Amino acid sequence: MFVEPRYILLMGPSGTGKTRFINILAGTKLPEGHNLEPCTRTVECTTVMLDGQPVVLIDTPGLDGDYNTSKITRAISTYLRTLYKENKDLVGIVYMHRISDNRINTTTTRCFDSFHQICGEEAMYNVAVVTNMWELVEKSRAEQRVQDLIRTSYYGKATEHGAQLLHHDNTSESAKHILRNLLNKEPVQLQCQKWQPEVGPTNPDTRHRPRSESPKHQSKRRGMLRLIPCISSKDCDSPGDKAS
Ligand SMILES: Nc1nc2c(ncn2[C@@H]2O[C@H](COP(=O)(O)OP(=O)(O)OP(=O)(O)O)[C@@H](O)[C@H]2O)c(=O)[nH]1
Ligand SMILES: [Mg+2]
Repeated sequence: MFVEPRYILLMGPSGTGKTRFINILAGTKLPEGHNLEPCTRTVECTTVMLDGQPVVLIDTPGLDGDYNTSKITRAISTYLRTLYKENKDLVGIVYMHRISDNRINTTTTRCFDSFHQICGEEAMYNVAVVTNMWELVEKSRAEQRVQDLIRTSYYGKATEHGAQLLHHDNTSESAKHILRNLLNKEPVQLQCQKWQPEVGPTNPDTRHRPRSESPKHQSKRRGMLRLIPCISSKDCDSPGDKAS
């Protein structure tokens, strides 16, 4: 029986471990950034199977990457609009945050602003703010930082609007736990996927519509656009799946 894939989007500043999260989950060897340079330069998809459910993980360039931030935001938004036009079910957004960061600086807040601009407030229920790199900080200090994060207007507002704050310990079990928390959500339409006159296509048949009017629920226009690259595929359910 064919099961529709569900899509999970990963975003965050460069070097926060978005690609690592996918590699751990999928057993892939996508390039991770081990030096000071941003690593992921384009939006890339990896498909995994989890509990019999195909899941497409969308990796994105860091929101503070080395070229124009608004260019990165636009590239991600364009990709997401294509996804919506293809009637793909985006059910979750993972926003990575290093708990080892000892400051919320302008880069952190700008990235969060870009993330918020892409998603919109209404999508926060489908968001998991994932803290990682716990092993790099003393536990009590890291726990205090979580409390401090919730008090910031950024993360605090996100959690007020339904975002979860989850802990990732760099293992496949914790990555799967995070995914399971998002996979049971209803598909969401992000702010950037909503119809916008200045960027909307001219053909009314392909205009962005609210989910309730989506052609998916009428004629299931499958296969019209096949622009989604899937660079790798891995069965998370297979025995012997281990974090590398
Ligand atoms: N110790 C530790 N290292 C991590 C963890 N997650 C990621 N890393 C490392 O952090 C570095 C950056 O990880 P990436 O996955 O490349 O980060 P990214 O967010 O994809 O970065 P860009 O592609 O530049 O946006 C790599 O060396 C990872 O191996 C973690 O939980 N703990
Ligand atoms: Mg990356």
